[in-house]
Amino acid sequence: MRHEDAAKAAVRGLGVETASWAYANSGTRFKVFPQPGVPRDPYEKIDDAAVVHRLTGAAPTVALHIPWDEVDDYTALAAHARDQGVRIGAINANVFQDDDYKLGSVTNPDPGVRRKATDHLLECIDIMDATGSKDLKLWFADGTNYPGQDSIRARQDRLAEALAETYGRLGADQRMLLEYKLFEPAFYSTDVPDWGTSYAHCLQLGERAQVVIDTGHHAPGTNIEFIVAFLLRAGKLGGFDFNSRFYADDDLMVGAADPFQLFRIMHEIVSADAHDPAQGIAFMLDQCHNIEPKIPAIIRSVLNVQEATAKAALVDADALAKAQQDGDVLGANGTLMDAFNTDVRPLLATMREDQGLDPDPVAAYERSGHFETIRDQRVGGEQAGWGA
Ligand code: PSV
Ligand code: MN
Ligand code: MN
Repeated sequence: MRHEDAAKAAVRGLGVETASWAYANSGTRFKVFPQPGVPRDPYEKIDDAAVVHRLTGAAPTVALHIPWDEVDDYTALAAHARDQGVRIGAINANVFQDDDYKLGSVTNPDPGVRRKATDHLLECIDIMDATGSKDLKLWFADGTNYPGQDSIRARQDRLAEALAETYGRLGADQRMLLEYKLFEPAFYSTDVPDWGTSYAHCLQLGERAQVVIDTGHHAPGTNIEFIVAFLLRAGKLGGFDFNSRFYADDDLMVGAADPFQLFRIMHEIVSADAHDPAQGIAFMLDQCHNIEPKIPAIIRSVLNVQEATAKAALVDADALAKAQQDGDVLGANGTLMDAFNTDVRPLLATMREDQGLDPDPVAAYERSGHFETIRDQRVGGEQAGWGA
């Protein structure tokens, strides 16, 4: 296969999951700037996700966050998604927005609070059963602010206990994806601060527990592609929360701050054939569009992932392997850079035309009149619940 054809094939197979909360109003802790036309309920968030999928052909699933997306009937919500041409993706649990969780959720010293938190995780699995979702996504805000505040070791024991109970409730075809985050909201110690901690818990739990890499959750300068390579090799990479950051958990559009980093990550993925949907890696966007229009920003983000994937698939793997084997440092690096420096936009435009899509999905959205419709129809849209 020609390199260009291989690149098109790699991109065509890749599904990018969008997040329900990215369609709703969001902001920083200083201010939420409401936008016209945002969804008023989970059904309308799914409608927006379906618009992104229709225009890109590449966003077939939408993740939910519970209780932000609480509805009476999850089977009906999943049916609505299907009618719109998308499916429900990961169910994200929320054990961080209740007064009870001031000192932690599943690691809280109070067994009553731990019970409440674990019950929520189990409820999320019920929602997976009702919606057909395969992934339970866990992120814990748990940690401490002051040395001595609690026992770091005891908190790990409590975490392990809650994870084991939750894991035991998963169906045979369901996974638990455990996210890590260096800091925030806890500032002294975080109970799942890094991939090693997440990996160790997942290893203990079993095959269907895997690590999620949120690209915004590391110390500056962290080599994220190393983490990708390590976890892939160990069969423990469950998926990504893609976004980009300049400083901390900025939740900006993926590939905006550092397209080269996104390329390096996708090179690890593509060189291990892990972009193949059969490998089960979830490529999700976990972003907030606080000042830019949301739907076009999400479309742009999907395209950014596609561009990085196409560039990664353009790497001349034979030349790279030979240079590596020969100890040709400059040659190996040059092979990688040749691919990164290729403008893949024309190639992706023809790929979209072949798929019967508009070659420029952002422009197609602007022309579609969709924004004007939702602006007029939806009054009093929702706040995501995050960053307010
Ligand atoms: C935490 O910062 C996080 O990345 C987790 O994935 C949450 O579920 C998500 O943000 C909410 O936006
Ligand atoms: Mn995340
Ligand atoms: Mn985050």
